[in-house]
Amino acid sequence: MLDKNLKPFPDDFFWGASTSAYQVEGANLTDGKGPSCQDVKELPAGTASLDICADHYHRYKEDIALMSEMGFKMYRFSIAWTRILPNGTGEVNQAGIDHYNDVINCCLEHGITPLVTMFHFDMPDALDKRGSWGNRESVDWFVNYAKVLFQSFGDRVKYWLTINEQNMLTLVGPVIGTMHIPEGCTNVLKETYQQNHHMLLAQAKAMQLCHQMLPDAKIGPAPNISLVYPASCKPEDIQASQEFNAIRNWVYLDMAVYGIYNNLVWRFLEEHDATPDIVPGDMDIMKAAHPDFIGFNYYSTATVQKCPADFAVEGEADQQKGGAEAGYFMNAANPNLPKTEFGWEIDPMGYRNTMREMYSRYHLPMITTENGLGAYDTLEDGKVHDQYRINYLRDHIQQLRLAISDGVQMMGYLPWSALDLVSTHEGIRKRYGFIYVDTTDEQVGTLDRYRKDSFFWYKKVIATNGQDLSDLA
Ligand code: BGP
Repeated sequence: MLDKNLKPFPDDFFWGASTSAYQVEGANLTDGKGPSCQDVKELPAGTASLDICADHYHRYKEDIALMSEMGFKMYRFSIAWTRILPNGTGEVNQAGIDHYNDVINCCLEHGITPLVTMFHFDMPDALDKRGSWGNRESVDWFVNYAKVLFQSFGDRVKYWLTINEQNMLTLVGPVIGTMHIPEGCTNVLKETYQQNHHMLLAQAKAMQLCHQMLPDAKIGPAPNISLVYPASCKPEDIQASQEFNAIRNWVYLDMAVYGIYNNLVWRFLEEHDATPDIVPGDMDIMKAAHPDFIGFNYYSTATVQKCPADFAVEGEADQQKGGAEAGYFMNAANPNLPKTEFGWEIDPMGYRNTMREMYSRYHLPMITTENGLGAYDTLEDGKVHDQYRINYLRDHIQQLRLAISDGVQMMGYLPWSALDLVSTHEGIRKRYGFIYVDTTDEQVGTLDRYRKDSFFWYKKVIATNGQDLSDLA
């Protein structure tokens, strides 16, 4: 396709970046906060504890001032459920409400629109002990929490995300320590999709409640969407990619947007005796609820091929990438893509492909809620020369502009992460931020903030509304 009619970014485009509470805040048991599942699980390599992270809990003013200096229009952060309700239900912790009031007000004072994620991998430990999402009461727990959020912050927060990466929770939850499979469970797949069903229901009810309580607000889901390529043009590989696309991506959005279970996923679950138990009325609730937009995290694409029916799966398969499902699909290497230092494939054109496909399926405004390059950064004389990150972001922003020119309605771009924080799998050594935070895996350091080269570059990008993507002089 020719690019002679390249469209500009919309005037009200939300440039900014993202973080999540348990990865950035620290102060994990401060001011009445209760423990979450993240506080009791095994931490990423080298991470001593979550009580410091980037110390954003205490330094949010400095951090938001730096975001403002970069020109941010939007800041996506998550609220820790256990700061608001230390036990997940029951008494509200006023200190937690006060803290997020301060963060929200600070954003607004800088002219930055807050985008609040309600749940980002941090189930209250007290609720984990009661079965987490496996307990059907989790729907009410979440809706009760949502009500407190809407009541407390809804006068100022106009954009909400429900559950971060519900698809990753379902596909690899136990690996990231956020999906609780009860001991002795005999059908893990069924249990997993039962939990998924409860999350979908909780999300649908929270979206409805938001629309009732806050008619001016907008709310949407935030799955991780990676288009799945077939490894070849063999019809069986195309079929394998359709199946993994449905399982990895579309089942979440089909449900959030249309309130229907994807037929390919349903058949897959039937074949494994793993369809979730659905209570009469559940599907009506899902159908009645509608997101106003779709938030999605994009890091890479996946590639799969047909998996022989007699294939024996050994060890832990990479389920995000397709894993191996005998008779269905298995992960295949994509020889066309380079990789990051941490082995993640880099596919900027796949970002455009993903947006085009999503928009043609759902026709809703969309916002990228994560994208970015995790790398080992080095601080030298107060500087971080992260040209590799600039290259990565530029390649993706170019594709974003092409997608907008394709007619995809994009509201904003919020890469991961505004500042360095603790990676889900790799501790602080895997850095994503525009702002360098002086700390080590062992959490030794001054915690001083430094502007990386990408900070100055992104500032220029925002100042020109995405027109100038050239290198720094
Ligand atoms: C997403 C999560 C984020 C973040 C990011 C980078 O899946 O929503 O919380 O962690 O991935 O992943 P990692 O930290 O493993 O590099």
